[in-house]
Amino acid sequence: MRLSRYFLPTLKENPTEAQIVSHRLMLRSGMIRQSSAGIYSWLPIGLRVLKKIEQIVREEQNAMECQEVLMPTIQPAELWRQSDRYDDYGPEMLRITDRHGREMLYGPTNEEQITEIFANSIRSYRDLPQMFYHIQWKFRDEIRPRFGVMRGREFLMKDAYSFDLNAQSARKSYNKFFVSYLKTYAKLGLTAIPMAADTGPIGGDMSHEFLILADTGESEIACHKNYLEMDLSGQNINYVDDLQSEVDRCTAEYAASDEKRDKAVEKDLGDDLRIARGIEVGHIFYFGTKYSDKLGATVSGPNGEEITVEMGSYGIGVSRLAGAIIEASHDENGIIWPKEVAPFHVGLINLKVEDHNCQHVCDKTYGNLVRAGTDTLYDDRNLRVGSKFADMDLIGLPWQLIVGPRNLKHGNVELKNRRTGEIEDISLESAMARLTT
Ligand code: 5CA
Repeated sequence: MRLSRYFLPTLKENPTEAQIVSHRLMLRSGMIRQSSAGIYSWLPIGLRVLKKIEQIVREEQNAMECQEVLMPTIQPAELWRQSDRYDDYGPEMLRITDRHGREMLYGPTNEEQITEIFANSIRSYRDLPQMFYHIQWKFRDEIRPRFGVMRGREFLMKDAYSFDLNAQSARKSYNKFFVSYLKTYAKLGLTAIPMAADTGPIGGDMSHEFLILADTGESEIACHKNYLEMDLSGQNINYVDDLQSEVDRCTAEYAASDEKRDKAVEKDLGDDLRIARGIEVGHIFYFGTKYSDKLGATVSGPNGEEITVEMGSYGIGVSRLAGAIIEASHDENGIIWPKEVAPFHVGLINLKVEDHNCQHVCDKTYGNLVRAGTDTLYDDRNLRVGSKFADMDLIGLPWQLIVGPRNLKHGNVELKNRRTGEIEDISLESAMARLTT
């Protein structure tokens, strides 16, 4: 993409409304714009990041053989009356009336909807277990939307649901999601600590939240110091392995977010205790028959008996992750994207647009990068060098390929690593070899 043709409305000044660094940088780098409180438009460079996060989440769900569906954003109130959650949910639920006077709502989550789909189509124990997910916009009329996409009113969530014949099998499904979450965060370049959690309005008796550590996190967490060194990447685990031992290993020490903190345990831990702030990037629940009972999700068992299915639900905050990654990875000049989610791999900077040779080499290099399938943002704008560097640092692409007349005399360019800040003066050929492998 040529920057001269790209919609990248960067801001030099820090927007006053933004209190935390990710919100500031998302606005400044032209990723998002606010529409109303807690509701945002995603601009081209922001949407590229959101789609990459979404895709990494999707691939790991597919890898664990969870099936993708897409349920609507608007749901009938009737469905939520059956589960008794229509009144329970309170003012956080956005209620809508259609032209026929039918009560509808903008879904804050989809337990009822997926249970209805299941109940209408799956009849036999032979068809269990089943796991479904979708990646869809949610609406929660949060009392205090804040920190940009971190606590929005409209936000993108991956929510998944499992259906099993009995508690033992449901536990296996739960463990699969647990491990898939570890793998997903690792692929996003993050380490998330699993913590025993409250179940809130989702209900159920077993639940874990996944939190990444960041000073600006909303939750004050307490954990055993071992969590700061433990391997939480799930990388050596296969979905066919015994996942219980991996879940046990990752939950062996004490770790608790806000509501579940236990002062007595923390006192006993003494010097081994660490207090930190965290961002909740995922939450998984096992709630048994809470919804299947009320919505009639049963199957016939081996002897024809009717069995109410055991369920769990599993959420990842996809849009929140865009902010969370920035909280974990930035410096005073801007964002530092992990390569897995970077909007482009390389920023090609032409230092002197009026220089004929420079222009020629840059155009050709751009063509070669594109042909090699390397996502490139080409700064071909006739601007002050300082602003070009500032913009490129701000948007945080992993590599900057800097082409100027002085180095070009010796056939050289500069290759800058955004994370380390290291700049190498190398031949164009070696730079290309590095960027196109
Ligand atoms: N039905 C369950 C699991 S599918 C559920 O809704 N869980 S949740 O309420 O914990 O949300 C799942 C994830 O969505 C959270 O861990 C968080 O990362 C994200 N999330 C929740 N509320 C918001 C919000 N207001 N803004 C951005 N992300 C949010």
